[in-house]
Amino acid sequence: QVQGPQGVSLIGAPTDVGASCIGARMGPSALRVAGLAQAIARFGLPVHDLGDLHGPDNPAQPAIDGHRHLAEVARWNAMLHEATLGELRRGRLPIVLGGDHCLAMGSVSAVARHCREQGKPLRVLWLDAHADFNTAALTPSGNLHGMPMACLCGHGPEVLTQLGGQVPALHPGQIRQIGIRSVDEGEKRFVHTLGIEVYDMRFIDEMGMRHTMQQALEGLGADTHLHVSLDVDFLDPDIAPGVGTTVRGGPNYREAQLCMEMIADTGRLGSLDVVELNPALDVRNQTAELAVDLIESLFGKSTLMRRG
Ligand code: 4U7
Ligand code: MN
Ligand code: MN
Ligand code: MN
Repeated sequence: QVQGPQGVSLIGAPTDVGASCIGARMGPSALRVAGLAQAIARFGLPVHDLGDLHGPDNPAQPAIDGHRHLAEVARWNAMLHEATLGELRRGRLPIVLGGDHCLAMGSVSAVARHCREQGKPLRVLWLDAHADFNTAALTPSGNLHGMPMACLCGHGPEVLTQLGGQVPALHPGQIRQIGIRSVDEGEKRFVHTLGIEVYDMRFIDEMGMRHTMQQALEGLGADTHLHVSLDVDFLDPDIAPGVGTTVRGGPNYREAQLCMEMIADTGRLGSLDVVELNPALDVRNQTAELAVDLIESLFGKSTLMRRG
């Protein structure tokens, strides 16, 4: 019998040091205002809101050697790594409230380290409009929120690839990318070379979300830890305007719900990032409210309805 999480921990990481569009630093507040803790508590899980981490300000500097704000990104992620690992070791399910997507370097490296220590298989579902596989040599922007996947796979500066001790933190075979529709030229070749399993929007259009998720979730073991990294720009901008890097043609409301519901059905969710929410660009907090709505499904809202 697999032991489920003892509770859920919310870890706020209010920063946008990895992005060029500022505002994601307000993401944790917007998710709290939208009632995230209360929504999860309704499932009977104890929710521990650890509050926000405190890290360096966004210095708004240009890129140096292909990286913007490398020192600040490293600092935030070192802190987040420790915080995430601590909660996993207490048997809790950490939810990282971002913040921009560079934060996945800290959270996912902690999850990978924990799984390694526990001898558990890990699968990472990367829900995003972007592949986030840029490197200093490939990036058109220098923004580190476009590089977390590459760093986690061992391609990046040591201060980021070594966050969890072992390099690489992740192997390509552990990753499934879903909803992808904007990948830079060099990045595209790199994703292909690494052999990443990508379910892009063309695939979802042709095969449907049900088949997509069946494939992405295939082969999970009884004790596999599922990490979901939800970049809110995964969603179609018509329903989720509150992000800095919108790309047309994402999953609609029902496709996104089905995606979450099918993850919930596995019963394997072990950790979650909710990143790239930018309240400065949102309309009446609707994107934060949608994120909370989707997270309810991720925790099994509709499954309960079907049973009832
Ligand atoms: B996100 C971009 F060039 N690829 O590297 C880059 F298009 O975390 C965007 O997925 C990255 O939101 C987007 O700057 C990062 C760009
Ligand atoms: Mn994105
Ligand atoms: Mn992203
Ligand atoms: Mn973004």
